Amino acid sequence: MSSVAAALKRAGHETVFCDLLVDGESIQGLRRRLRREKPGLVGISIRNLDNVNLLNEKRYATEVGELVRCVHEELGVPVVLGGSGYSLAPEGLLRNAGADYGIVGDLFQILPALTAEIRRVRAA
Ligand code: B12
Repeated sequence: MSSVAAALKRAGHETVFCDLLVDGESIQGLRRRLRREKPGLVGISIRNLDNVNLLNEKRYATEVGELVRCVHEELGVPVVLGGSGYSLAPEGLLRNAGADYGIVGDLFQILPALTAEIRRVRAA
């Protein structure tokens, strides 16, 4: 998340973090942050697809979809998925989560161009 924020700052954007581990993995916490900060674009970093435990498997795709829905309901702004987990299975995650965009692999070149394009489309 820090490297994503640094790339955005270099491209002239303001960024705020919402770390769901720190905030107790609460979707209500995210909702409060969205209402307070009103971002124009939300990125979700997905590190793992699952808990890598065959005896008690838990996949995170459903939770990602809940986060995307929460952003769309609250603000209706575009949601971008990324991260090492996302890059392992991008097409299925993008479709199932209902996100607007996804970036596979390294972000440094692509995200500033994407945010500039979204800004241009929203202003038109
Ligand atoms: C380094 C690493 C570790 C290190 C982490 C050290 C640390 N202090 O962070 C160690 C060795 C501890 C580790 C442990 C584990 N790891 Co590991 N790890 C990696 C590895 C090789 C690189 C991750 C990384 O930090 N990359 C550097 C950062 C800068 O890159 P990044 O996070 O991907 O972010 C870039 C992009 O993804 C993008 N991006 C990121 N977020 C976002 C968000 C948006 C919106 C956008 C647009 C872009 C974007 O921008 C960034 C810059 O380009 C990945 C594989 C990989 N190649 O990604 C596996 C990986 C994440 N690990 C994996 C696993 C399974 C584990 C373990 C569970 C292994 C185990 N059985 O114990 C543990 C779990 C640890 C934990 N607490 O979760 C799997 C997850 C697979 C899955 N099924 O979900 C991966 C994907 C490897 C694999 N192919 O299997 N790991």
